[in-house]
Amino acid sequence: MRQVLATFTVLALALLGCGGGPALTPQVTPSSGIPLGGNDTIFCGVFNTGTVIDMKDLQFNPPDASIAVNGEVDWKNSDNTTHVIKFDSGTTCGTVMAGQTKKVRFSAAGVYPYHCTIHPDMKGTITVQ
Ligand SMILES: [Cu+2]
Repeated sequence: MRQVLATFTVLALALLGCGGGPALTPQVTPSSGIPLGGNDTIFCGVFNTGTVIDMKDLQFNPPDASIAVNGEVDWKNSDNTTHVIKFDSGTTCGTVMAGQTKKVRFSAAGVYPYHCTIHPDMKGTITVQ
């Protein structure tokens, strides 16, 4: 697990290091996805278009969404401030800068409540079935 976190940190720093210019979209193939969490069921930074959840006016819209196993969610930040996608289980997909979209794939059924660590009132749940 420590190695996984270290790998994620390096990749996250690499992605953040590309700042400036238009919206940065992480492009990571599923085979090199970042397995996080106790059951390795959440992959941050996977490509392809999934269910869009808009982050606007300090809210997740829609706050609750259901997707299929191996489905993806694209968290789009339409605010002018940074948001964080962190699952209540402890797994984090890190920051989503203003104008960016973070793509996340869920490989196992379950209920995944999440929140923004910067704005405590921002909460949502992804149901994978
Ligand atoms: Cu936020």
